[in-house]
Amino acid sequence: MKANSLLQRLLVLAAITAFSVGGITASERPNVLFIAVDDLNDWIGCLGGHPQARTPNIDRLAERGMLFTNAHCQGTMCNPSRISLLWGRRPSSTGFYDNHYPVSREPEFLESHVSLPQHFAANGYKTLSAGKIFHSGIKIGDHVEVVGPRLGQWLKRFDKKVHDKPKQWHRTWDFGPQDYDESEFTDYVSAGWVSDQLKASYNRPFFLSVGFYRPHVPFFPPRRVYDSLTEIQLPSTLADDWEDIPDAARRVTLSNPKIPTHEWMKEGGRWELAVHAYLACVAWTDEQVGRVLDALEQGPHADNTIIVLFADHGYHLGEKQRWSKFSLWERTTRVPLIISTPGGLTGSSPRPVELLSLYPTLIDLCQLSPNEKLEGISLKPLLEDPKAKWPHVAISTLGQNNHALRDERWRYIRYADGSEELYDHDSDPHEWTNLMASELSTAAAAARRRLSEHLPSINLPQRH
Ligand SMILES: [Ca+2]
Ligand SMILES: [Ca+2]
Repeated sequence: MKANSLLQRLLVLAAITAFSVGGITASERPNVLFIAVDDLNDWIGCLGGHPQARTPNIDRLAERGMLFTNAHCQGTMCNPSRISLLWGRRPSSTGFYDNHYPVSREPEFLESHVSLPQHFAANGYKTLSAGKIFHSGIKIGDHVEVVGPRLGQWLKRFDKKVHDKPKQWHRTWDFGPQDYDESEFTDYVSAGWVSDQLKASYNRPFFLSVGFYRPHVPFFPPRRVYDSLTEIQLPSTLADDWEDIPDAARRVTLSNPKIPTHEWMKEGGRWELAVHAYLACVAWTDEQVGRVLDALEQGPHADNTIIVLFADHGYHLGEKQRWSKFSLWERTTRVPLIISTPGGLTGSSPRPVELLSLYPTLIDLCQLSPNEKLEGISLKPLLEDPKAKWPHVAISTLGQNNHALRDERWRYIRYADGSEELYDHDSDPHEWTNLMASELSTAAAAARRRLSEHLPSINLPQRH
């Protein structure tokens, strides 16, 4: 038999491996509930990023699973981060570095690489998805069998505009409470659909993914949630923070003219309003996560479902005098990551880990056939021992040959022009002091040397 299509080839492979990997068959494998939250930084209770973060549901998931406290994205904005984690390759290995170039423009890439849900389908899973999992441009039906509510239909009828802003800024840049019915919010609809799927029975295991859109801009929470937070605290900043960073850092960080300047955000109380609205969006999304977790716990799949929750990248709300993502600093790269396995260990791991690991970890946990193209490392050893020896670092990339490398203590950044930053998180959690601007201590010099050995050897140009 000659199998021509990618999917056919995978199905043949799946049929062979189903009986060769520990004797496990498709029907015995665990289900997966895969939850993505868009633009969520560490402002959740269990990561302690903001004292007013209100996320009881994400926190209860962390209590029943493994919380990775030092997890990082590979692409430093939506599109490259999601391509990286959904196809298991670094931005530097694919050439997908920014939001302007969708993966759908590369049919050859799509034909020769298997997305995470496609891989589950090829291993006998029913695949379902709601909300924003893939970034724009993709035909979702090529990747999942059952397509639920999606983002596009809500983006068109934008909520009520609150602020006037310079014309060149992105249309989504706005923030403030909204008064329309909560049941019409996109994430409410997604959570309801997902909850219904979790109550149903299936004749095979499922891979159910849901992508919550908030706290992505516009920060438009329901007024009820917004009004429940008061006396908002702003994040800490340092006035002359940028004096010790290289020009390359300024260029890379300011390369997106569609996001507001910190100067504009500081005028007229906008900073406080935006932080208030972001915190409310986080609390609102947490309520939707809670509805989904309740549905799982009360349904037929409570005891045999792996739950993964992550954000595609972090977010600046004034920290380091800037806003949004698009940087190689901690505020952009660090993400919440929780993996809960049936009967698995609970706790937290301080090891530096990557979203790139999600794909190989799920292959490992569900005993799927391998995918030789993946570049990430399975996190299973850390799910079994969160303090296990871990020689790996987390790498984040912003444009060709600009990388940040993170271990448990240090962040080292190398730009394409050779300029560098180095931060010691033991003494400088806000990354205010670039150690490269003065003479390095012995420990700092050793960290720089050690981390630079992990710089990716492949650095493909940006696709266009
Ligand atoms: Ca995002
Ligand atoms: Ca500084």
